[in-house]
Amino acid sequence: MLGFIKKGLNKTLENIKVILPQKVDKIDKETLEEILLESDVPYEIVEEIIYYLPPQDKVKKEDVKRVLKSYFIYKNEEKNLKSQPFVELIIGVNGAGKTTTIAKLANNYKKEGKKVLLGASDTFRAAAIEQLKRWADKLEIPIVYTQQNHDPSAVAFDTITSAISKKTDNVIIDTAGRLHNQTNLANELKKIVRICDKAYSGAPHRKILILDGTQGNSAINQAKAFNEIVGVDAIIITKLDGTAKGGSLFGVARELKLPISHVGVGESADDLIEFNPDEYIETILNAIFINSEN
Ligand SMILES: Nc1nc2c(ncn2[C@@H]2O[C@H](COP(=O)(O)OP(=O)(O)O)[C@@H](O)[C@H]2O)c(=O)[nH]1
Ligand SMILES: [Mg+2]
Repeated sequence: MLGFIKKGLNKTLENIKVILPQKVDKIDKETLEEILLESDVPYEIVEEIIYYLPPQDKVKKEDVKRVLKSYFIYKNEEKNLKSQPFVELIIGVNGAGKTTTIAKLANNYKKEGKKVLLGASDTFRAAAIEQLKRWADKLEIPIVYTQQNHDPSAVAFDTITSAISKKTDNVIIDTAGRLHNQTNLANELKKIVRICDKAYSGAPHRKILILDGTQGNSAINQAKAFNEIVGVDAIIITKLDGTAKGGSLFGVARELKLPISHVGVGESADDLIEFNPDEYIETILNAIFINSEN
């Protein structure tokens, strides 16, 4: 399993190697600080990590691991997991990776033997509908869609009512990341949430915010804005494979106080992995310290 997250952290690990060509037994705090900053761990968090380490100049892997682990305390909520259908609403800015991540999630559910239905509620762009349809065809998963500019809430409603009648396990609804202006987008997202609940009380059961990992920490403010609009339940960070900013997950988890449920590590339907903080931290530390398994 470490291999898979390693694929996502490849560029981050290469970057660490530039700063620290030889792995060490103990690391001096100054070099550790540099590694963390270069990996896009926010400055305040780097300072805090250093503060919580033992007072010696050089520190062991176990000491660093203990401090790093304390940043991922937010867990995915287990509530409503038994709802049938279980409805997930996918939100985030244009290009963050929403549509691709929907395909990946759907693919995972299908592999688990679940019945999945997609809803193409990004009706703002015709290409967005087409893109989700192509994925649905490829994965052989049904989809509800309309024409461009039709009411996205109506698509969400139809998707959920259809899922109820077909006894579908998982509904995943796409949304637009950009409209004519921010107020429109906020109102539209709120309306979609209201209408989901009308179609099936309690839905959407999980609102997942998709963040582009290549943006690193700069995605945090954007994430806070979405959280204020509809309330986010979990985060998925995409394109981890395309960035050396693999350390930004510390800032995201800490600033948003939300769980990171998955990370995207490529463009294919299989390139989504459940985020496991221990594996993530272990993989980073294995690039720094010798005497490790990998
Ligand atoms: N390398 C890489 N590319 C990704 C990943 N997730 C999405 N992409 C690419 O990012 C681009 C935008 O994705 P898309 O799903 O259309 O974003 P949306 O506008 O939020 O729906 C596409 O070219 C995707 O193939 C990922 O995890 N890794
Ligand atoms: Mg899209």
